Amino acid sequence: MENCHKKLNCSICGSADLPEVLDLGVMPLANAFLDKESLDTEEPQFPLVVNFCPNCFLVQLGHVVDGELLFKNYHYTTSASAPLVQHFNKLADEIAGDYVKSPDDLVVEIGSNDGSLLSRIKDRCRVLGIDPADKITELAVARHVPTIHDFFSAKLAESVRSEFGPARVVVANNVMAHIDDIRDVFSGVKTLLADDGQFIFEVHWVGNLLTEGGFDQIYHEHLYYHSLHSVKALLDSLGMVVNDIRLVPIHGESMRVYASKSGESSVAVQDFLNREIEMGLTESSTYVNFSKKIESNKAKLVGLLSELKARGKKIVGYGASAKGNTLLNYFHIGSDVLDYITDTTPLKQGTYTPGTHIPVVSPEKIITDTPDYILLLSWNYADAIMEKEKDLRRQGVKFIIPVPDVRIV
Ligand code: JHZ
Repeated sequence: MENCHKKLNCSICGSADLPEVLDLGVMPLANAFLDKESLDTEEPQFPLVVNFCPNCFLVQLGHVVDGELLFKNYHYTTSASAPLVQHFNKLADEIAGDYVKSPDDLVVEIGSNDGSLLSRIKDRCRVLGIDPADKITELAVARHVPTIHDFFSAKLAESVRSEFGPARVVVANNVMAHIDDIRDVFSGVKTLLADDGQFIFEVHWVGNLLTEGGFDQIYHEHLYYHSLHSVKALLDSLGMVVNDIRLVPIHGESMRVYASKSGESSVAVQDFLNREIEMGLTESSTYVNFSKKIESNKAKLVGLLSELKARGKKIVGYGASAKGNTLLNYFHIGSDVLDYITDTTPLKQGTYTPGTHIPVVSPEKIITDTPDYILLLSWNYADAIMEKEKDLRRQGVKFIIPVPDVRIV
């Protein structure tokens, strides 16, 4: 298959025993928004199959789409989501307060996107972003965040270390699920880190996906659905230590992992591992059973939307997220159901959603064109969005929150 290869071995431990636990069929790329001219051209579609490694417990996609295709022409910017910016500002302040000791210290961010996190601390230490996305890195540079426009790798880590010196902190948020050669990337982090440096990364937690989150977090960009078990297996194998773990309320719940080349593990690490065992995250049957939940979710949401349409209700979408595109494509919800989707990202406005071809428009549209119902595709920011849209809700507009269970608020 062009631009895609099948994964035959586990990315962490190399095992060839990778039972399939979920099959979402064939899907377009979740962030490949289309311009008007491309609507008639055939969109590339790739299998979306999830496998589980019973040896190191890594949940991983069965097919890997080329990174160039996924990330070069990328539309996702951190700064479009105010709650995300606030979250990263807090993390940046923690890094500057707890780890940076001198203005000469280096903080490197892998997957630095539009420079949101590093711009917060760029006057307190040396910062360096690394990101392959074309337009997005231009945004970072415009904010005076020095950025290497490339994919991070062990090779790049060596050249960064020889040019800039060792890093006091390496930070990587929402990117450690995205890179195929994960052993190469983590060993690159080890190369780049100072001996007493701290590696801090956030990655969506598979425990959240199975419980409070949604299956819609599964798409080609996310090659891995990490547990602390899988992360620890990888770090252990490279001689690194998980120092601490905490859950942060981002994308549902993400793990923020603190790791280094030495030191101890906190009590929280063992507690978290025990919790994962109790939840069944080390058993393949847990993931197989998850598919039943997806089908019941589909029946409820599709049933509700068709009933509302039959009653002549106007429905639009809110937040043209990547996860939203998984949901729309898998549930076959198209422009016959949603008139349009609003989104705060200037790069997405004026485009059409991959696969379903629903127009993406500026949020202003919703003010003049009051719908009856809004399908919240960025359900991970539900609290902040309900607060932001309280005037609309006072006018009687209802939000439909699609996952993990359909709710109208
Ligand atoms: P959001 C991204 O997924 C992509 P997505 C990526 N691959 C990844 O790993 C995950 O994050 C973790 C808009 N919005 O953050 C902005 C509004 O319109 O849920 C975004 O386009 N109004 C890196 O795309 C989208 O919604 C608002 O008030 O699923 C949210 O995307 C807010 C708050 C957001 O991630």
